Amino acid sequence: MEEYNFTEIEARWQKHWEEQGTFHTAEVEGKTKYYCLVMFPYPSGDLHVGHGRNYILGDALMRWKRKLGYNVMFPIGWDAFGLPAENCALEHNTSPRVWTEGNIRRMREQINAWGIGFDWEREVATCDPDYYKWTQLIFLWMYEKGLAYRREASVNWCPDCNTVLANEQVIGGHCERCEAEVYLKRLEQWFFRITDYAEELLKDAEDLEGWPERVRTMQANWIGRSEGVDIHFKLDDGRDIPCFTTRQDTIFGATYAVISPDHPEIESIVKGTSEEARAMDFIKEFRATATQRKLEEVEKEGVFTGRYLINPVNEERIPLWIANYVVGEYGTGAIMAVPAHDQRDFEFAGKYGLPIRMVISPDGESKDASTMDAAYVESGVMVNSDRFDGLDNETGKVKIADYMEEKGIGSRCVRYKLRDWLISRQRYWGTPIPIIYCEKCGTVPVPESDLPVLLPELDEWKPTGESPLKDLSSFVETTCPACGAQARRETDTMDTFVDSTWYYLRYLDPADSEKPWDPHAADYWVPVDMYIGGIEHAILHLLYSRFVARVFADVNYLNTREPFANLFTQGMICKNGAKMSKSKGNAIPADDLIQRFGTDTVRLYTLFVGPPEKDVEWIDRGVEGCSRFINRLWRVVDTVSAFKAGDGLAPEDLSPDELALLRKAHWAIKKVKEDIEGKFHFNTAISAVMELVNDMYRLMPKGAGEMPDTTKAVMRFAAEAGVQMISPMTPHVCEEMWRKLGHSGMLLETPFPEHDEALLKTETVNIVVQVNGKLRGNIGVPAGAGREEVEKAAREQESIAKWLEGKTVRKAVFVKDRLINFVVL
Ligand code: ANZ
Ligand code: ZN
Repeated sequence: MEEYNFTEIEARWQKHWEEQGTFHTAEVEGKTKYYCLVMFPYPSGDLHVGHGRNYILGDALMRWKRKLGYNVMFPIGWDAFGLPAENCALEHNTSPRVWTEGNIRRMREQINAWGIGFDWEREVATCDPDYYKWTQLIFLWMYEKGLAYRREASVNWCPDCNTVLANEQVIGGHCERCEAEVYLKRLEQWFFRITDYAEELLKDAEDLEGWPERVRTMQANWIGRSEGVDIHFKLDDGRDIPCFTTRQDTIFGATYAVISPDHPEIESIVKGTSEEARAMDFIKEFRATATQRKLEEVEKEGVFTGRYLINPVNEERIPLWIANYVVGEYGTGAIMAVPAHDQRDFEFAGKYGLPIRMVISPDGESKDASTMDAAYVESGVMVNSDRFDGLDNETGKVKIADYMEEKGIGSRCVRYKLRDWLISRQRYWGTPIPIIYCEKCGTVPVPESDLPVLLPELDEWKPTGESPLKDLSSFVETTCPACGAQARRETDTMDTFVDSTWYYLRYLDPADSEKPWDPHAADYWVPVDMYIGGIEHAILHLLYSRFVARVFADVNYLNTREPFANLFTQGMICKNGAKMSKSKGNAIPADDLIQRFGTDTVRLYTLFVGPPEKDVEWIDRGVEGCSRFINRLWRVVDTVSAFKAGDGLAPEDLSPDELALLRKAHWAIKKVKEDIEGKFHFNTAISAVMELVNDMYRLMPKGAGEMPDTTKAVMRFAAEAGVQMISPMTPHVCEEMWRKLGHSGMLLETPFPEHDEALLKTETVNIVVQVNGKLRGNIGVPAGAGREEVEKAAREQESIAKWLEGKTVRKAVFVKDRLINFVVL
């Protein structure tokens, strides 16, 4: 018997694939395409088995779809700009480019060792000028369409690290790295106007049937659509201070109003009042310490402005406060506060002794608000609301909105939580923003013919919080493209999320030096048929990509507005209950395992470990189990390869054991197909093949040559089917076994076998059981079951077994599908 030498087999097939260009795909007219995309990785260094899940899933799917006859594209690249490279380079005194390129080389090797069939001819790295040139062009498209603009905005600022932090890097108001207290700083920044697309992005998300429900909901919540009314409150000096509310039905319960300390008119509002000094202190303190923390996390605080708003429905004067719980950038930045029915207002009113007035009652009885220990937020009957008393509050909402519009004291409006996308980073390692500032001409976009604006090679700089490019006069100093005068370049770079909005399009032809991608190629390949990645990208990356695709469509560069037809979010691989990661010290490197067991085993276990959408625990012993299975299959194939294929395999010629195995094989073919298609359940598909192989193993000949030809033929059929079915998961050993079985073509290109539905019909029939001609019972068996099977089933049934106990069965009369009669002594 030939030994299973995985090291040699895997190296040989990987070489073969590379030499044959097996995984290079091109547009083939008339052949159905399948664009299989895995989220491209950040080149952080070493990969562990947890990372493998994403690529192995994608690879198994790619191979599966190829067996079904699709023209599959399966590309890979590198999300290569970003902070970690910059930090590491600072620490180790090298350039981010050197660090990044070294990591890419290592990861490429590791990915190849996993036997992942990426089309390497399509590889891209976002830090290559050939790539970011086009990211810059996309910025220019945005600029021309008025979708890129610059304004002052608050950023999280860490005074110790001297840098801007993303919201995710601020933990409870402190810097994630040095724990210093973070505050807000105002800077001129570039934005993309994603809010122009808020409504479309939200509406279309409903139709994304190929996406997990959970992700669609996360996107919808992030966009956050609210229907309400802007109520035209007036300040006591006569000017308008509109307040946005979704609860106009509670207007008679507004006992005070609140304005954000970030409100543009705040200073003129408090000016000259008795409270001016205290209010200004509060505003300054807020600006110095506020971070973009979640509102729920901060202790609610405020001061009185010394001024009043007039409630337009009843002319009541209510005090206007400034408080930290009103967001400057949402709604109108000012609210009417209804402490009886809003928990935030309730807490604030309690703290500062402001009145509480109930206007929605559970039972229609007006109650004293002092009995409330929390805001009443459910629906109910309107009370203390003048002519609206007695209405249920949902009706009241409509009536009051109508009333306000009639009287001109309010207007219905729709608000979104989604903010414009801040894309400026005061960082070195990113795509330079292609903008020049000229004293005469103002903000001037770099002409397309001057792209790319090259990122200068730097290997030493200090983090000052401002872009390191600021200090580089050779970069900054330039001439104005419009008038030729001395001018300065923008020194901010782009958020790396911009780079990753369009990489799936660059894959179409990464060598194209004329344009970012060919719209005709995009017509063929886009939308992506299956996008595989982690749930951590459920919001930002996917939303930004959906937004940018719409802009591409609007500049006539893409005919699809929705870039990803199907999305699969794989779960995490955990070890000892925690997400596997290098920093937690529970990462299992793939290299050792591959050396000990082979890539196919590691792949098989990665897919077998659990449903791919779930988080699963990696169990080392599981790898050994998978190794035993592959070895068993190898031995079966080794034996079976000497058997001839039988033509026909007519069920009526087969013994029950043979028929059972044939049936099992057809059952497995069907099951594998159903489990993989649409469901990705490679784990249960693998189980089915394991069952089949175990059944074959039981029939393996103990000695040589004593097996009937029919058994051999069924064994061969089952073995070939088994190899076929498992090949997307363990491709190297399967190609090898396919050769051993005498085939010359690539298994990858061999169509997946069809199952025979007729053989799976397990219609049951009722069999009458007699003992010496007397009716003793009934049993149900599969239609067409043979004598042995029926006899066995009958003997196993207790009610019949007792009639046979202690007796000698002389013979059994058997009528197929009808009767069995035991003749006993
Ligand atoms: C009065 C009221 C009474 C409210 C009540 C709620 C309950 P969404 O859009 O769902 O988040 N609000 C409006 N602008 C705000 C801002 N800039 N910062 C903080 N809160 C703001 O909810 C809108 C509600 O959130 C609005 O309706 C407003 O409070 C508050 F029983 O107005 B409501
Ligand atoms: Zn100029």
